[in-house]
Amino acid sequence: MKELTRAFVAVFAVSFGLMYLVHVLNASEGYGGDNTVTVYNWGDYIDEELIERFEEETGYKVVYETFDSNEAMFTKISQGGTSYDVAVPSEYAVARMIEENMLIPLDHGKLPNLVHIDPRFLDLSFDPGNRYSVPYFWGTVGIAFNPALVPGKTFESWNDLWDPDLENQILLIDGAREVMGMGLNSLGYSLNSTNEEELLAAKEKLDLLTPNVKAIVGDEIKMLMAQEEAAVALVWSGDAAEIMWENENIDYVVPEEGSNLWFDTMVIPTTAKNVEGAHAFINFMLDPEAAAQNAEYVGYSTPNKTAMEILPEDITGDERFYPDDELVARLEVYENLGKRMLARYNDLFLEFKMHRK
Ligand code: SPD
Repeated sequence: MKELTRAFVAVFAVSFGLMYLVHVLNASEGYGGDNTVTVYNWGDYIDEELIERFEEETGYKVVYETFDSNEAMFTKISQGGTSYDVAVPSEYAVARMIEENMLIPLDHGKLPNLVHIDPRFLDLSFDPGNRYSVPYFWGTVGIAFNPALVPGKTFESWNDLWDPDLENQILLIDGAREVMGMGLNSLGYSLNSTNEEELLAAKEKLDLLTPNVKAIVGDEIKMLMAQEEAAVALVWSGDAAEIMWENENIDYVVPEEGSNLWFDTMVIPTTAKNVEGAHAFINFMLDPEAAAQNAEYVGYSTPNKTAMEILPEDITGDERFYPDDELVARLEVYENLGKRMLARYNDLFLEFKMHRK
């Protein structure tokens, strides 16, 4: 009997020890400790020195992960495997996440730095009253081009990209809404079209662009353009600013037919385990000094009006990246088209990518 008791005690001790070890390992790797804030952001979208400063100032430890599309972010969060405390979706993804009860209402009392956001970026239709989201960066979609590699060419219209002289010269950002939106806009249709005939026409038009498309890529689009591996690229404005920082030959234009105006935001998913820490992180990123440093580092446009006063005039005065109201009026914000229609955009984009192979 004594032996049985001893064996029982030993099994209990080993199990308890293993449970403790798993707990310690989980805590040290982050994902949900009281002391950690798990942030899920786009790649190349923060000055990491700010993360260190946040950790020093607050005592929180940040676990940082990246994604490369709203669709990837949405899938990962809805699968629920990781307890993200803060995520950075774009507007149409915010609307979808609200619809699917994936976000926690923000406590504005814990976000005093919200006063620094330009009112033009508050209370937008995808999240009235900013109940669930606050602005992070904003921008446009357009064409970055290197005039030295395509002398005499201009890119006033999306249709200029279909020029046969541009064979194997164009890079496309790997985004279903961006590429389908370009196809739709080039035909004079809305980039929020839900008309099947228009969507099919856009996809057929994109197939005709195939000979000119060198590659469909993610964040490496900046390096490829800066190193003159391609002459032209469909890019987000902030990436164009970064490319132009590296290579001053390059220019950026928003075509005359119109394009996309987008807003990336900070939200707290319902998976969050550290809601207090999530608010602290968001408020830290809304601080004007932090927002200005972040904007200067990543190259994207800040919605923080106090940060804009800190930034150099050659950044905030550049109308390619801080466009005036006249240009903004020509742009469309992506709408949440609903699960079925967003899947249709993704399928058509995938078919276009397969058509290239
Ligand atoms: N490398 C960071 C890219 C972030 C771009 N967000 C744009 C969202 C467009 N819907």
